[in-house]
Amino acid sequence: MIKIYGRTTSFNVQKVMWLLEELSLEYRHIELGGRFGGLDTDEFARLNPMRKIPVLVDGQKSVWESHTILRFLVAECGDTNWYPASSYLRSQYERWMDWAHTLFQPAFMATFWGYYRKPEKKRDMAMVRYNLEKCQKCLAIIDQQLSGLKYLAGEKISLADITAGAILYRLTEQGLEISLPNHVERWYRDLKSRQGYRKWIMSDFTELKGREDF
Ligand SMILES: N[C@@H](CCC(=O)N[C@@H](CS)C(=O)NCC(=O)O)C(=O)O
Repeated sequence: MIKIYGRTTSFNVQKVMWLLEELSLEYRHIELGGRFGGLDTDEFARLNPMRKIPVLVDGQKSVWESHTILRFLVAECGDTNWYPASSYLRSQYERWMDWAHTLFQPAFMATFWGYYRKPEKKRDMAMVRYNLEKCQKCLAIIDQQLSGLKYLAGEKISLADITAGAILYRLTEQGLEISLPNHVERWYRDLKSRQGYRKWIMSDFTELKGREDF
């Protein structure tokens, strides 16, 4: 059985957990990192030399980097809705995954680490607002894409929606003012109706408030 290592308050772990739920795969979950520790052992370094979570272990194979794990899972599962045979069709969701990882997620993380995870007196609110504005621009790009489509890469949910959609919950719930454009609002409502999103993404993250140590 697949094993997935990583604390469930980790945003990168949550994306993997959500996909596991969507694919109805059986897995064993092991809490690791954060208050659970365990990243500094030799045993864990053999699974991931970067000593980061999430890590997926499938028999003798270990897979790290959240988006690589997502790609691995859909390629392995044999469901052509999630992993079409055409490399061009795959590129249509892959580009949004890369965009989310390199643009939207870093902008969101800068607000989350700059605001939610910082003790109030250490916050640089000008920097938080600057990054919030970047998030707002990312939402406008997503909105434009969703004006003609149900999901980011087509009429069916894909890894594009997992990687970009996972950001919306904390972005809107961390206590900062952010407005969702109409198509994004509709898409977010749809994501929130999915069991995997509710279970893993919409989960309590208050243990991270004002906490910078992991
Ligand atoms: N780019 C990596 C980032 C991995 C990462 O930074 N993971 C964080 C949690 S989100 C971590 O391991 N932090 C240490 C800890 O939780 O103790 C990925 O997407 O998997």
